[in-house]
Amino acid sequence: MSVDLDQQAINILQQNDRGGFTIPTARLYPYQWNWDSAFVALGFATFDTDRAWCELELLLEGQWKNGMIPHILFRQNDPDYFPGPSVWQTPTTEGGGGIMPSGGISQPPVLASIVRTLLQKTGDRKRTAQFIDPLMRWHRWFHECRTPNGLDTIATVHPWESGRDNCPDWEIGLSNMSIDPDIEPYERMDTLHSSALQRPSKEQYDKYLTIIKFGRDHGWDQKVLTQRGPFLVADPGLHFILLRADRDLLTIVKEFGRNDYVAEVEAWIAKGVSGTDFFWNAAIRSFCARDVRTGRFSDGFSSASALCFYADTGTDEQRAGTLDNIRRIQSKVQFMLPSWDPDHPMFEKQRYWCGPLWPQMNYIVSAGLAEQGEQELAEKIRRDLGTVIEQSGFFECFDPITGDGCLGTEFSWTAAIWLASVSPHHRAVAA
Ligand code: 2M8
Repeated sequence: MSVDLDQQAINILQQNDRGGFTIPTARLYPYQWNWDSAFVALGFATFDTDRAWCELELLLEGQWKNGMIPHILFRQNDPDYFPGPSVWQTPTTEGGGGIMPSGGISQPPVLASIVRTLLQKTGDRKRTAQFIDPLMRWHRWFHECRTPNGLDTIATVHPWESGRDNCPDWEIGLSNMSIDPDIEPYERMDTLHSSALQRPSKEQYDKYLTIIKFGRDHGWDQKVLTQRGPFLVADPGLHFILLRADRDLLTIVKEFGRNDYVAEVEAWIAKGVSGTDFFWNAAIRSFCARDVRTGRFSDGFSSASALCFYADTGTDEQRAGTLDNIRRIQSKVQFMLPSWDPDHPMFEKQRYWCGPLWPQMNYIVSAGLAEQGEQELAEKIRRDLGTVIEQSGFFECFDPITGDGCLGTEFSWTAAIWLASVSPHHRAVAA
């Protein structure tokens, strides 16, 4: 059974290969996405290490002059996706952008952690070395351009930058925003390729486009977008992922004798550790998203709340509260870990980031729990992912109550995580 699934997963990665980079799934997401590619490399690494490195190298091609690696690279125009390059209108290199059209925001920076994993797996120092400067520039961009004045942690300017697009977490920011009456009329493509009931609402899309219009109107000046943009929310997911990635980057730069970078990365890590408290919502004993301008907390436990273990941060009480919440949620669902709290009124088991469990998130949540000695929970999350894939196939995400697959099919990161961590035959590539 699982041998067939291994082969199916390999076939999916090969079918979604567009010549050195991989699309997440045909039609719904026809471009190269940032964190998708990073996870995909872990899958390729189980059967073709050269191709794994290549995936990451092509991601670097999209890096902007200011260091940002964008969330989507538009290598060609594909009418299957909205909003495409003509909506984003990002600058070229001369204007501070990248060599190709792209999104004007970034995505969770898992790349450094995955480069470290590939280094461990392949021992390829030459290919690792070429990532050091670009990774430094990208992390510096997060720390400088996404740290709002007066705050000691990064924040995000668009729900898409968090990778958890329509998670109820973002309501604290979106509810303060008004829709720009001048956004152009548009036709959504996502709801043609998948069920509208599982995708974000029209109002949410209007607000996503309002933020894009602001970025475009300000020439994609990233500091202006952070300081004055319509949305500014600190996300525990981005915070914990960047902190973990900073730690992995520190290991890499030390291993390569790049002493010129050590103090800078250590300062980022110290900032990340002290910034962790900003996310602690004592009322529900969870790390939560927080609107930077109002200080208001989101009030539900998301899968990102559980990433404090992956980042190795938080006090004993914070970790204990997080574990209590995970166990409470475990008693409510069949398959762990849902992306949003099943006890929260906005939980929807099949709507995108409002409930379904996500392979790539649960992979890093489980890795963090295992590293911090919570083997039982880590294994439960890993095993449940295997069960839903065996039951339903390689979907984008899964209903945590029934295990049914949701949204995109033959999905690259699901295939990759299966190969790298869930399949009984490919446990070799660790987090
Ligand atoms: C989803 O996001 C894109 C926008 O970036 C979309 O809905 O159009 C998210 O799940 C995101 O995390 C993911 O990287 C992307 C491609 O799989 O799809």
